[in-house]
Amino acid sequence: MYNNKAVAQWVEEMAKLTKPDQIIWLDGSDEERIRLTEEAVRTGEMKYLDQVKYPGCLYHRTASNDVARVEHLTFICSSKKEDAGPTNNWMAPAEAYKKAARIFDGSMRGRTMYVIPYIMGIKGSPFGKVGIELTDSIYVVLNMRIMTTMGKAAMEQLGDSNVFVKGLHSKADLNPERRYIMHFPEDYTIWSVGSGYGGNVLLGKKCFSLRIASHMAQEEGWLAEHMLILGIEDPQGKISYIAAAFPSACGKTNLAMLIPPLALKGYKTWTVGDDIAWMRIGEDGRLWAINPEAGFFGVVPGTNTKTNPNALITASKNTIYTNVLEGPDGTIWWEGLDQDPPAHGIDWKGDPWTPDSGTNGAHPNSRFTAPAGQCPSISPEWRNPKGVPISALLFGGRRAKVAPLVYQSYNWQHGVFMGATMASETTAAATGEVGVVRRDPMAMLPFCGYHMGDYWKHWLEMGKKIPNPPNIFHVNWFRLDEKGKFIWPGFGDNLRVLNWIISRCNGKGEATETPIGYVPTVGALNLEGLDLPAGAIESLLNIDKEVWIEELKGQLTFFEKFGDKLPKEIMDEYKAVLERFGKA
Ligand code: O2Y
Ligand code: MN
Repeated sequence: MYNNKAVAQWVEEMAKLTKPDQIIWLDGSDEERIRLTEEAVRTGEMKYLDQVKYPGCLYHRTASNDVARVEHLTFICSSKKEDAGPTNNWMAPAEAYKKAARIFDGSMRGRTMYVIPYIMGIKGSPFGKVGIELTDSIYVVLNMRIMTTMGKAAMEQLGDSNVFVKGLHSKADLNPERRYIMHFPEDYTIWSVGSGYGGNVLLGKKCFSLRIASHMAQEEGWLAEHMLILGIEDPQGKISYIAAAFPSACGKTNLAMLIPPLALKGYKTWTVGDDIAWMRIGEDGRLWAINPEAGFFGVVPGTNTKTNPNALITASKNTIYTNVLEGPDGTIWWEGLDQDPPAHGIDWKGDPWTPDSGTNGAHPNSRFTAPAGQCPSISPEWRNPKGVPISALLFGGRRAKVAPLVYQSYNWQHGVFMGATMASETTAAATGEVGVVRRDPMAMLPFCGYHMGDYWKHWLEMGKKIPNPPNIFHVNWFRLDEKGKFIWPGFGDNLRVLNWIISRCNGKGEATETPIGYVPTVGALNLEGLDLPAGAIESLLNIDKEVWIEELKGQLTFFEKFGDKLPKEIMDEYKAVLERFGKA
């Protein structure tokens, strides 16, 4: 159907291995979407939701042992082990290809192989990159339609080039013992087998846009980051953009779709992306970012009219729901939506469920896949091929006592150190363990396609090349009081913190120099209309020396993993913090 020779040859080779009954090349048309949806519904792979309540929405349930990314089965298959680093699983490429090929061999017999050409980024943009995913899952096809620019447009973008990311996916027998997510950064290749869920199979997302793209970015001199992108418009109409990295369970999609509190009159917020940012140095010397995705693959539980009304509206039509509770007559429900669950339903495992079952109706990692263009706060710039200029980079985590609400780095190098020491404390909801510190530099630990030490070096090099770099900040919405309650209200009120950040970028905003960076003075944040108890802001901005000395010990233990790949500059910054605490 398409006449790119390199693509045709590779598809033929992969078909020889997987032996599908037929091959369908996708064009991305609406007619194709309707035909494939009808087929998926006919075979039971997907279901229509009530088309009056949820127009264009579908339901899908994955196998109950296949409901999340599988980090222990995810490999970086670089030729040299040291290029994967101590934080990735590594397998030699020849061994990995051989091992996976045994599972792929004949895995599409009796099935169709779908050829999905797709663009991560905007057609015609110098930021954009083409991938092709081969899959035996219509669910994957329909999700990739939402998450990427797919079909004819991607093949037009590729032209007769042979440079594209080669993704091969097969559900095979969905056996977790025969499940692998393998990345071959040097070959721009991804092989995923044995899973039908999310980040394991939508190969444009984590596999391409972070793991393979981070390797490309290191080679080509740009940044592929696990960051949301948000525009903040002030009452004078000036829009400043931030990009922010948070580990999971820190409310990234909520921040990306933030609604300003009533007290902050005249402010507007604009969503550019909720998960991934590709950033390059622009002709004007600033850092410019695009969101390479075309949709949101958002976590569902906890989403409600208070936490994220924009997400609810975004996912009200043309959306695929995965592993939520199926209520009667094509309805759905999830924990944290409201206090009104259906009297009976079918849970994420496919079992009958009632509110008295004592189990979750929706899986905690259940998802919506929704077109980004449907978001009420979507930025008019979100498809701008040039991207948006970034004024501030934010790192964050969930810390009960250590990090203040917000602080600013002294310079780029210190900011890279702040990103490298990012960490989050676990919640019962996420892991069952409470308060365990998980180090997750730049929120990239599971997503960096090469050695984390080289990745920090790349960040440091980038800092030298950006004539007008963004300022770097750390935020923590999750500080607890003595009774274990959140001190900061979060959600829309986070805009108060973002406004201080933007004023700092404009050379304003009051701050005090502290051992960890610039911290706002007590009066620097606009708290108008907020009813914080006495002393709350002081607690939010407090730096407890004892707690920090313990934190620094944890940072050192983490850094020791990286041996001589740890850039000297990071260690210099570490020593400088110790010195500022009087502990050199
Ligand atoms: O569990 C999965 O497969 C999805 S994980 C995910 C999905 C959307 C955005 N971010 C993430 C993540 O783990 O960071
Ligand atoms: Mn993510």
